[in-house]
Parts: sequence; C-alpha cells; structure tokens
Amino acid sequence: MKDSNCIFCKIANGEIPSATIYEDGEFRVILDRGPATWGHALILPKEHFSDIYEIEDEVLTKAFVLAKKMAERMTEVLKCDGFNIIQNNGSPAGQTVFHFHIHLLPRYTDDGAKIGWKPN
Ligand code: D5M
Repeated sequence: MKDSNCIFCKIANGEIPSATIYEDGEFRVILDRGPATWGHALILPKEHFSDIYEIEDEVLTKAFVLAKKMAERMTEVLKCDGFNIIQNNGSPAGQTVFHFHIHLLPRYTDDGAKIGWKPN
C-alpha cells in the first residue's frame, strides 16, 4: 500500500524526479543522493514496505534477484573491483528511510569508504 508521506514511495512511483538507472513494473533503481562510493544506487520497490520484516517474500526474492543482476551490470559499466549489497533494518542498524530498499555499493580497490562489517 502506498504511503502518502513516504519520500521513497513518491520517488519509486515517479511523482518526484530521481536519477533512475533502471525501472520495471515493480521496482525503480536510483542513484543515492549522498553516494558512499562512485555509483552507489538504491533498489526501491514501488509498493510500500517499511523493512525486511514487512516486505512480502515474493517481492523480497525479486528484489534480491534484481540486486544480483544490477551488481553484474554495474560491475561491467563502472569497472568496480568488488560490490557490497546492504539492507538496513531499524535505526540502530542505520536505517533512515523507512521504505524497504537495498543499497548497491560498487567498491574500488583502496576506495577508503568506511563500509562493511568484519568479524573480530
Ligand atoms: O538509506 C537511506 C539512503 O537513502 C541514504 O543513503 C540516503 C538516501 N536518500 C535519502 N533521500 C534520498 C533521495 N531523495 N534521493 C536519493 N537518495 C536518498 P538507509 O539504509 O535508510 O540509511
């Protein structure tokens, strides 16, 4: 269900312009307005789900299949050396926009970006 107060609902459904790099009937992929690396993009479902707990499994599956395809294509185009696929849930985990989205983060050797989690 669309949420009239949700900025990503408006972007995903084309009511607010965005730097769109892919679109189909269910998803829009946009460039992040504050890129952590060159080419940082976000997959937005057009339907509103606040987080991974709320999103329907079928849409979630399609979103991650799309993430894989986008990562493959973006790696070809951007010539990046690695790729983070990140999805935050809840404020303590870094979620700031409460419309489910997947971060596509091209990584470059020695890019210096402070991203990622490593076990101690
Ligand atoms: O990620 C939310 C991300 O969304 C964060 O990287 C900034 C980005 N953002 C927020 N507003 C916009 C607009 N209007 N255009 C493009 N990108 C945007 P989170 O995982 O919730 O912290």
